[in-house]
Amino acid sequence: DQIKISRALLSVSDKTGIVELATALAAQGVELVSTGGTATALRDAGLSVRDISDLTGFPEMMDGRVKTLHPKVHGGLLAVRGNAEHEASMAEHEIGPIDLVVVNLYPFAQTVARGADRETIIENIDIGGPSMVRSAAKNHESVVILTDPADYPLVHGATTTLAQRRTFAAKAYAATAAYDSMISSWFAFADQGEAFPETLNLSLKRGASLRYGENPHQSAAFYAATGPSTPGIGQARQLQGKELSYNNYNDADAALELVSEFRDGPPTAVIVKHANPCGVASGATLAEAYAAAFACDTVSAFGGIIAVNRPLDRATAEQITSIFTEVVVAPGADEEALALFAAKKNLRLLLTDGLPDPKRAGLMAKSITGGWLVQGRDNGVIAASDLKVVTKRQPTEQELVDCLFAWTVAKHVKSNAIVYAKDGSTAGVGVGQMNRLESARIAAWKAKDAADKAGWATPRTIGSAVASDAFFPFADGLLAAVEAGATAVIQPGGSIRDEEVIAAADAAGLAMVFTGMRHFRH
Ligand code: 93A
Repeated sequence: DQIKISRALLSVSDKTGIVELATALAAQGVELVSTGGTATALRDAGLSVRDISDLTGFPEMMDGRVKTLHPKVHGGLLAVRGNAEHEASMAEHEIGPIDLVVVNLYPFAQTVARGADRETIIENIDIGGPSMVRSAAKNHESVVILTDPADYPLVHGATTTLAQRRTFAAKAYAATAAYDSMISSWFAFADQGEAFPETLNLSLKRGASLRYGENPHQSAAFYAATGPSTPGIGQARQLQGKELSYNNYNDADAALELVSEFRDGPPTAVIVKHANPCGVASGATLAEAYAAAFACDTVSAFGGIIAVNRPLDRATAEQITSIFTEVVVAPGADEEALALFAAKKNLRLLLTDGLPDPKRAGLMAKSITGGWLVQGRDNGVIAASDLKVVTKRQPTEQELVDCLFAWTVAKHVKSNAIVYAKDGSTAGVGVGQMNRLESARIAAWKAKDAADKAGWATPRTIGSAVASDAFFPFADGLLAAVEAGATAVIQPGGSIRDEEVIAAADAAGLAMVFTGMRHFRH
């Protein structure tokens, strides 16, 4: 069952290990055939390679969509060796056998993860690659299929056993199955122009089993999503502390999702309690950002869940460890910070090695009696250019910056959400009330309380921007913000009483902008 390889077809997107393999094969007298980019890489390494177009007699065409989809390729892979009829067909159509296929596929998952546009994602659906993988694996009695660079060294000698070829075939079909399921879930969930599928088969893998759920009488486990992965709580490295609880996962995720909105922004810190932010701030340094976030609500921050958008440093770690903190989530940490955290044995430290893209597509699900509600994740992001000024007064540059900051935080606050912000920091957060007016009042009251505790002369709502996650149905909520000292407002607009609300804003000399987008979060 030992088979000697005479002709190999190499077509790889990830070129890891390919030159070493091709060099070893060439030394054994194997003929190398390759597609465009792979052929170039091999020639650059000084190897002699036959172009796939020479083998098929067709050029690679249609932006590379049709390169290897040809009977001279698939006949060479699928023909049963020793079968008289198959061999007669090969002779008649001048099809030469191909004994080894080395393929890895267009990087679909990576393309989705980097937030590419729809057209680019579609272009990264590999057709020819999986076809060759499946053909070669089907004919594993005589053909070798390599889909994993880790296996290349096993074939450097240009011979294989049947047992090896079977193992490679199993691995190959697992690779194409995983590849197609990623594409199918992208169509179903991420690509929201498409309808949701008739039946939903989620592929989830059990991860940590949790001591209990939201409460001790509830059982719980964590299930990890399979398919395209993105830096997140699900794959974070826990460096220390007790196992994460159900609530830790939930809060850490809320904190990470919020801080990731500032992925490309200045150093930013978020403190979360019960899945809502009690302080969020940006600063010149991470330590400065954390201090400002902490000052928003020093009471709630006790036992908080912290997420930051920069690697943790010594100055930040010193502050964080000076009070009781449940969980810290960061893209990384330096040695000094790690040493400080290590002294706090109970603190759970999670490193995510990056931050998720806030604009990425994805799925959110919630169970209800008798079913599940499934929706695309709230990946709407508002830029200054999307805003419509509706008041007589234009917002100042600083007000605009504060408006967008407040808006970004409000997106991550349970509705009804009212967020006051000033100079890159939350001043007051009103959370989860059943009417908007109460949220506005609570946020203002909390800002006043923070000022009293810190000994500031005035609460930071004076001269702040206020964000409302949905439109003001009446002018009363807006007037509460005026009373608190806000000078600028950001809200979706779209109420039948918009005119009344705009008139109230004009009367108070406010600048108000509409986003045209709502961020309910329940
Ligand atoms: O666009 S394709 O679906 N059409 C094909 O005929 C085809 N043949 C190989 N993609 C195709 N491939 C893929 O091209 C391989 O799976 C591999 O990922 C990639 C290698 O291209 P290059 O050698 O030009 O870098």
